[in-house]
Amino acid sequence: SIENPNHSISSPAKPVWKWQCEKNSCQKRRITDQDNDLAILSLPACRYFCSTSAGIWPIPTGEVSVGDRLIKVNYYSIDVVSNTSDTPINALVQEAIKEFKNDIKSSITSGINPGGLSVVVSLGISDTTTNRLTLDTPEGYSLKISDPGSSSIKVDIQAGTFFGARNGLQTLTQLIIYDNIRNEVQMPNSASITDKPAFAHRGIVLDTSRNFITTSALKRTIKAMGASKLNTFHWHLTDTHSFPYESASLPELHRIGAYDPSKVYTRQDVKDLVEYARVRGVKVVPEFDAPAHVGEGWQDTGYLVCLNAQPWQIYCVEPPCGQFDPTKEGLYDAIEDLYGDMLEQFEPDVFHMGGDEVTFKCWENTTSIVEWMRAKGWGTTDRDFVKLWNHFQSNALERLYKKAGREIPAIMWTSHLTTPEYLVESLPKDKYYIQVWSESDDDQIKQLLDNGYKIILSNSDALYMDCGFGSWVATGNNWCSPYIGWQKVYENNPSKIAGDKVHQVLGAEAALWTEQADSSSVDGRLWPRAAAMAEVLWSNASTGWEAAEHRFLAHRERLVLMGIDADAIEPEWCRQNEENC
Ligand code: CP6
Repeated sequence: SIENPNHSISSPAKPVWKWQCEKNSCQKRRITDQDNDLAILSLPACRYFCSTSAGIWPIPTGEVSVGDRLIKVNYYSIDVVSNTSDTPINALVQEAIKEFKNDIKSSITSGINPGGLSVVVSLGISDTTTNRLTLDTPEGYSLKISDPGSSSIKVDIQAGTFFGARNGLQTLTQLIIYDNIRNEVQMPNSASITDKPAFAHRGIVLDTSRNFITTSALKRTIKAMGASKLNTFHWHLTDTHSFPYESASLPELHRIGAYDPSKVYTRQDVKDLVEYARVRGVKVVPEFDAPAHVGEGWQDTGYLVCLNAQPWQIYCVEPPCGQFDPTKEGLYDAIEDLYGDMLEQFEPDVFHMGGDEVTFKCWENTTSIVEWMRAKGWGTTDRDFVKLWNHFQSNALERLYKKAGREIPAIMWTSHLTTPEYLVESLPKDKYYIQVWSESDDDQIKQLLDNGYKIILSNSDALYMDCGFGSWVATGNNWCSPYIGWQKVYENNPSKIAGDKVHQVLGAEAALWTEQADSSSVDGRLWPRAAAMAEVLWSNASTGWEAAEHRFLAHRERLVLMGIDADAIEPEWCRQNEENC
């Protein structure tokens, strides 16, 4: 025998930390056998009682009143009924209900004891046809839990659309808590909530070109978005580095341009993701960035110039360079095909045309382009290259309209074209929304607003979730600098930036460029910081982050329970000792 009697392994006595919640403070204290069990609350129950607005994230904008008791629910008897059977949105509603039940299930970390009241949730949706989210779709809801006495608990959710009802279900998910001391599910004995978002466009832009992001990582992102009531997944599908999108019309692009045959979003992948997102209240807006930020995939077309040009600093802002040659007529046919594929698959109400970081030196160093310009009687000043760019932009826009069958609003990044000198003639405000990526104090924001443009904020001083431009290419020694804390994200209120022109702000997007992130790190870069932005956009929160902190910590725990590898933001001690942090 190899047993050594002098070294028997004994497990140490397990401390039993339980929670006691007193009025408005949650403090951890050790429970002894003499303690009255009724006074002991689980951590989720403490959050329910001690956080503002019962811990709901993002904080509701209308009435919030919730009961002062949590009652035991029969987990096996939670039913959701709706008024949508035999309507066009019923399949969607059923999927959202499945997701609701799944989320409750994933909060159950140990067993379920028998007993408890059954729950019936009824969804009343007035518009039973809208299954596509647009900037005009009402997303509000009302939620009522009436005191059940000893019968079943009734929850009534009323909404104008499926998307509103889904938000109501999401709030309800947050009110249904798992008590890990008694091994039971609980919910408030009453509640009355009315809620709707302050801003219509609440998004994340994710780059899937610099590094491929797996579809499961994309689904996790979208799931966390739905849980935080973000509604727009702006998919920066392609860039210079790789072309992972399978275009039905132009299959050479991903065959040549993907990193690997497995690193392709097939047509089936895209279809699945668009549906997955819809169920979670998220629309997917594709971006085909052009005329810069193209490269891999286009090598054999003859439409590409400057790919890999050296020294790269002359020809682009980030290697490997690559830009379209706007003088090639065939280019516009290819772009039209690509737009057609994307519009058909994503059915977006707005389309992102990219348009950032064009480098004139690339075009200037291409003889055939300069000759083409000379033949038109143009010179080679900045103004002439803007003309060339406008030639590209107006042709591309015309092809977009042609494929959409209407004048679909286009989004463009801020660029040379959005400076006051060129803005109005290049990008008319009735055709374009402008997504701002400069810092929040940049003059461009004020100029765009003064000129009547509608904008989307991705100001890089607060909403860039990556590790900062330049860190990987320029200096080599400032990894993740600056890392923007959630507090700064939370205080990036559009009203602060746009003042009395805030009604021209459609919303905002947190941006994750992926030079230094891939499927393994995307969760941690985005979450929970993107959820801080979600609350600002939903509620127009203008208070400091301190008042939101406790709910934010609770929301981070929710994300983790859903399988999102959200970053930790504080020692656990702070969740347990709210008043001391
Ligand atoms: N890629 C693309 C990028 C950036 C942009 N567009 C970018 C620029 C500056 C910073 C971070 C990212 N990597 N296509 C600008 C919108 Cl600081």
